[in-house]
Amino acid sequence: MRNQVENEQPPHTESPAQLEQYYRDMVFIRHFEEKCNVAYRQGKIGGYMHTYIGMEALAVGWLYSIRKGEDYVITAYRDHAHALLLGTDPVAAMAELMGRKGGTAGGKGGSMHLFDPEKGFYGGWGIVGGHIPLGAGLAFASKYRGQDRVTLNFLGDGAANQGVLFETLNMASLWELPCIFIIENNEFAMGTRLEYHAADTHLWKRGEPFGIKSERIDGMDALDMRENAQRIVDWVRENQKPYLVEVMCYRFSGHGAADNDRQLYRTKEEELENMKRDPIKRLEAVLIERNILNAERLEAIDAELIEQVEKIYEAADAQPFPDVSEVYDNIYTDMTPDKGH
Ligand SMILES: Cc1ncc(C[n+]2csc(CCOP(=O)(O)OP(=O)(O)O)c2C)c(N)n1
Ligand SMILES: [Mg+2]
Repeated sequence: MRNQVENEQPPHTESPAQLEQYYRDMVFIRHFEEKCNVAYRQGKIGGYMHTYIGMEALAVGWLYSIRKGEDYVITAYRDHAHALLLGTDPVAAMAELMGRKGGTAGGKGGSMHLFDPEKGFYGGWGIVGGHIPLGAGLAFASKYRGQDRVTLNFLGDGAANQGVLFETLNMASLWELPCIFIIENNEFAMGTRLEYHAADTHLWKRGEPFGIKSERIDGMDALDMRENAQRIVDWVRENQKPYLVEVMCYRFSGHGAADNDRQLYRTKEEELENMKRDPIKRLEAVLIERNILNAERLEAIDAELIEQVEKIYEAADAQPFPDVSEVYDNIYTDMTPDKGH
């Protein structure tokens, strides 16, 4: 199987409670995303929508490795999991997807534009590669202000071909910005497989010409992901320099909710083979092997989280749509002095 990396790992030392929490977070994300897919098909969510199904270990690994609310996180449009694990109110996230008033952007951004600066989350961006320099800007701001912050700058394998990445890597290296460029290599850019879009498929090498410490790691095992992410975040915090990491994973779902024809670009057999690496199933096996949770408890957690997601959906669905009179609000920031800015 491709997109598989075996890194030398130190023994995992997480407590049983911590392991259970990682598991809960991943299962919660999975059910949240599955509910989104259903809601989309029922016409309750519109526009573009992309889920993180199969990539949950990345969210857990990275977002447990930072100081939540202080460090900065920015990503592209596949953004639900990042917001949820940073602590964005899940009802506000779901309401945003459903275009409702209580959404994180007042219901006007939708799935691709979750945004929650109080939690250190700066989006949610739809232009492939467009947010990469913004992430470097966040890192620049924290450095300039003398704040001890690290920026996680997530991007896809497709986005790794955008010219703006190379310009940003140059400046990030030159200015020694505490920014981690995390390439989520899920093997596809929409329906285009990695080797059809990248001249050099070793995406981790893209940091090297700029003197940026770079490596490739596995993203399908939550515990390995967690260890590696913490090591890299700690290094960047201590050295105040950028880092580039290619995280090998696989997109279980279609590109977005409107991609109903995956077999045009990959076979069912390939999907099933990759699904054997399901990060949730892998952590489940660890929990059982270490006698932390038995099959019955795992089932109970699953049912509890399905119900939790259902309640989140119902709470979001009970919200009104924004009023028509608000249509031009929040297009520009109101900088007038009497508004307290
Ligand atoms: C500048 C630009 N070009 C093209 C698109 C259309 N588009 C949307 S997603 C996507 C694929 C990006 O793939 P990748 O970076 O690997 O991210 P993934 O969807 O796998 O998370 C493309 C080409 C776009 N949104 N922006
Ligand atoms: Mg991709």
